[in-house]
Amino acid sequence: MAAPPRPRLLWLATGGTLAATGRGIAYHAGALSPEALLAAIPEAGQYAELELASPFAMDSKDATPHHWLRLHAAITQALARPELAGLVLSHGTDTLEETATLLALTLAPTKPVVLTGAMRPPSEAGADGPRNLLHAIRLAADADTPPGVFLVFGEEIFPALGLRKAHTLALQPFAAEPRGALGTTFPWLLPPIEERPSSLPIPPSWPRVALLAATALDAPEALRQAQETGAAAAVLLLPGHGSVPERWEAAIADATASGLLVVRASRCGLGPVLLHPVDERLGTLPAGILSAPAARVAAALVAPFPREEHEPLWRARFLPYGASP
Ligand code: DAS
Repeated sequence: MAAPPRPRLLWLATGGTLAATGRGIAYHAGALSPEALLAAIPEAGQYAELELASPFAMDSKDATPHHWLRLHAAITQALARPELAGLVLSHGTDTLEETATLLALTLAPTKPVVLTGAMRPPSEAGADGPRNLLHAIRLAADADTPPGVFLVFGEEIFPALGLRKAHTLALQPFAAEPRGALGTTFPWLLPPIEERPSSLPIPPSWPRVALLAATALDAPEALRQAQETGAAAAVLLLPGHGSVPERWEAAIADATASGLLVVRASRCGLGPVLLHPVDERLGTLPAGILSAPAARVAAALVAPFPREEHEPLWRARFLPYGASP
């Protein structure tokens, strides 16, 4: 009897440690071809028939909006192809949360789009890339996986929104707000998830979003300077739970009154930034589930909209915590 047809997937390979040559921490990201990587996981053929494409191969630390746009276009085209059941996107871990945020907010996918990567080059003992890639292929091919943007990494399945790389070296460097991983790959477990597709337009020109630290050594004038040099939004990297130093308050209130979108994010690696009375007073938006880099992507996407439109959207998507404390 002929074997049943396997779902067809497109794997967009963009490099990262998953495709690195070399050993230790001084490896060369993105040097191996997807064909060579696939040869290391023959089991992948059980789950899917794979089509390979590599729009670029790089270390994701070098990513710019130009790369995001190329990926967005490639994925949009692939989603329109009825013969494809889903997509896998391999990506360096360093800036994966920005790409994941962009895709989650702009694609409204009709199929699973599964990101993955690695923390160890393939030539290292205990390399995690082959396993992560195999799990991403399986998740994208699984008929029970809902449409949406996901990350599979270190035997866990994460949502794209709320994702952050929270460790520089650990084999599981990712965490997600508000509730951590959605599921696991051992055992294979993905409980039903509520999908909230979002199809924000990609701005015709990428607005400038400043990322400003507010440590003891930083001065609030940075906010005015950002505005004077054309920023449409600013993400503040604040202490603790996005706590605003008193000496910054007047500058923030002036900036928001003159139309700058100002987001309170935290310099802590983990944890949410919730709505706080200071937001009412200063006109800021809390980062909610978003890390500072992810909040910067979100701010760039919503900044072109008037505040009465972007504020409800921001609250609905990034503050899934119910009433403010
Ligand atoms: N520098 C990294 C990158 O490409 C390595 C990684 O993939 O983790 O993001």
